[in-house]
Amino acid sequence: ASIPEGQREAWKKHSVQGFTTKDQFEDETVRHIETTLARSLFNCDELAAYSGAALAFRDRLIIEWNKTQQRQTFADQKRVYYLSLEFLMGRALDNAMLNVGLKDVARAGLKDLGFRIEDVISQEHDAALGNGGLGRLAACFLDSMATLNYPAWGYGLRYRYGIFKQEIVDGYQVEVPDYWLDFNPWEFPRHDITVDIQFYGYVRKEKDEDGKTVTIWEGGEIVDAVAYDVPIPGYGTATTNNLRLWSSKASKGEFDFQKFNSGEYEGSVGDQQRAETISAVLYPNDNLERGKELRLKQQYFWCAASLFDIVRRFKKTKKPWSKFSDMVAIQLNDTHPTLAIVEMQRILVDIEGLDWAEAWSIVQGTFSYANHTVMPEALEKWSVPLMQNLLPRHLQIIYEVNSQFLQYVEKTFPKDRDMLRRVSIIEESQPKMVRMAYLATIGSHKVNGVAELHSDLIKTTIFKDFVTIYGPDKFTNVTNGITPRRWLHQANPKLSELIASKLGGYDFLTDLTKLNKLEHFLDDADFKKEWQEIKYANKVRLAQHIKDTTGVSVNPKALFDIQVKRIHEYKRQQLNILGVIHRYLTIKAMSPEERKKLAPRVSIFGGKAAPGYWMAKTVIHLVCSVGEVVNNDKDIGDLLKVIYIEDYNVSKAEIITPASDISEHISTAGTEASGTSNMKFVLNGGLIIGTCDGANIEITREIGESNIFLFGNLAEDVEDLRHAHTYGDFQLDPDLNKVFEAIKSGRFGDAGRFSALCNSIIEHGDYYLVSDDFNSYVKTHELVDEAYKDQEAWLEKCITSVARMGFFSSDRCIQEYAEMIWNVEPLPPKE
Ligand code: F58
Repeated sequence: ASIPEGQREAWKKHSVQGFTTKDQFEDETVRHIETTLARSLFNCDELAAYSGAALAFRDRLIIEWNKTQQRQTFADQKRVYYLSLEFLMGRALDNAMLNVGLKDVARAGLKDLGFRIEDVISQEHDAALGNGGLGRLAACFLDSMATLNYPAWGYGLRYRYGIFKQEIVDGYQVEVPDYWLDFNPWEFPRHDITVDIQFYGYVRKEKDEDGKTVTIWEGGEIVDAVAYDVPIPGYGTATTNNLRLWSSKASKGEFDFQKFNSGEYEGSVGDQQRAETISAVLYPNDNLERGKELRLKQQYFWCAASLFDIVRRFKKTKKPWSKFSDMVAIQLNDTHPTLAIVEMQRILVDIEGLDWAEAWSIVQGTFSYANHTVMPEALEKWSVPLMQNLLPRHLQIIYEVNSQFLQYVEKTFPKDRDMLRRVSIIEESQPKMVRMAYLATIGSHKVNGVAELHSDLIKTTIFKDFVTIYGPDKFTNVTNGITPRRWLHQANPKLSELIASKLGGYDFLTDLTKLNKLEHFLDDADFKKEWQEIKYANKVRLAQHIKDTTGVSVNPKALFDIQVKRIHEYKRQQLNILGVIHRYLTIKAMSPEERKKLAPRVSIFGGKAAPGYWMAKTVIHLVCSVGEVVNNDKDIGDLLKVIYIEDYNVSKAEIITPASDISEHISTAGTEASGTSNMKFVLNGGLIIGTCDGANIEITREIGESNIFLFGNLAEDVEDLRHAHTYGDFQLDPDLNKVFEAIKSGRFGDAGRFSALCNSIIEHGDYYLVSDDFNSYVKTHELVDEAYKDQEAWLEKCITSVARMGFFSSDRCIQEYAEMIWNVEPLPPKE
């Protein structure tokens, strides 16, 4: 529906221009406060100021969004679609201000209107549509794709409730629902973009006019998917990409007006609510798949809506299907969107009438799959009966894909009969299960891991047979990265400014390798002093946050030792807190002279436990209980404090990350696929203590072994160590034993509450090898203490490390995906 030529001049004359000056920003902000929000200068609190400023920036973003979408539509070039069930975006206003380069304008404007920009920014509710690393990676990728001008869309679900809010009550985690949509200026509902999504029903075959057999899936129920668009501004570019989130709604066709009119009002509203349940809540498990029907419904709902949208857009180009994978790349963020592969095959064969083989080669050319874990409990499997009921046609397609694949394998490897059982998409269990990682691998042209060690491991474990079948080239590595815009410039503005002052501008934010020039300033005393003052100020800010939220005073001069991430046994927060208890016992036994030599420490923990993960919740409780005792022990004073920061999320990470002296990335070797907070801490001038796992290994390679505290067993030894535990060939570490004795004596409260946690290590095989790594961990912390005493040398390590972190920008990562996997080119704005 475009405007006729004759009227376009009028349009152009009235076309909205975004603000650029302080005055214009104030005009827009006040206009929104007075009209959109119906408030006045007699009734304007910080929340209203935030709302007005956000709406002013939103207007600006949408103008560029419109131009970008126009440009991408006319460009006739390949686009990429990033399918992720999670986007952990955090706050948008600060990011929008910085990316469009108008934060100073906004600061001055808000000051005129009577507000401090920090207070206004902190009014915003985090968009927390993700669990942890995987969801945040998707958000960093959106930032990089826009910044690098790639024509790229994200597709996800618009959950009404994001990850729960965590409260710590009497030392226990309590979950509170995160209703975040009360006021969300960053989304644009597109009620005109609605897709019918079908579930259940049955499949039949019939002959069409030409006598060709066609498959029809009918019956069942229909739910509507409504699009909500979120603009994604690039940094320092006009490119503004789109994140499209789908929301579920009862279908107009389906909504039971019969019932409604015949007075069964409640019944009909019930149907409506059932439909809305699909996009209601984000599943709060990280690294655990539980096979719930509603989760499968979410996956199909989102995949089908996204595929419909992508196909519709392609069809507008009028190109033949054979050109599809030249125009479209679809990236699967883990296996959660694997049904998109099946849906695409269904569209091509059942609806568009392509023959099977041609369709399948288009599908394989289009999709690529990133794996984020090798842990068996996190690998997705869906029960065949469940899928048969919910998606009968898709199950048929999966069986057909499997059958053709197995025929090929049988022909190619006739001697290995067992291989068929091993690689089959269908696991012959009771009930049978669909192995989604295998389906994703077979349906994609590339599969990647997210750090070198991890990419090597997947080739020798879960995908070993597939490497034999397809050859090694199908499998590749793209080491994760983080966006320096949010994780340096936004979270640590003073450090960013100092760096810019030395490097002659902010170019490093779009070419992070430029940081290496910082090594030239290692002898610059003023620079180093400023650096140290910034770190100190960041610690003061975190200390204030700790005081405000927990009531505990911590000394900002102490060594801040931080572990913030989801609570999981494999990430080994238990190793950390057991080490803290060991430290406490050691200090208690020290003479006053010895104590004088010790650097005071603050051990800071944060992170959410999945609501049903009892062991993780016990770890939280142990940390809090130890904190209770240690923080109130007058004899210890500042020498040790133990803090649990409630409700760790993206906006808290922005305060916490710049404030570390050391942070902990201590997973059992071979379990953490990559980790990304390790990169954030180092980029902010903190050192890390870590195992030889995930991206820690590559961080070490980049920054140098002398700038990181590595400890513990290697991935290649884990299997043997576990074997030794199982066969009783193992002795509990004696220092760790003392720690357990202290816990058992009731020193940190009722010992019974911690017995399962202790016994998982003492009696039940110590699967995560806490005891095996304990001594090495404690010794390495002693090295940290020693190193921290030489502040000058410590500072040099920090600056050198930052200088060498260029590799870990998500820009590098997106460029690798674009060149090696997607084969897409950037589309920079004109001018
Ligand atoms: C994480 N996975 C990895 N999964 O654990 C981490 O090492 C890696 O750095 C990161 O991905 C990015 O590649 C992760 O966060 C989840 O949270 C899933 C949520 C849905 C259920 C299964 C786990």
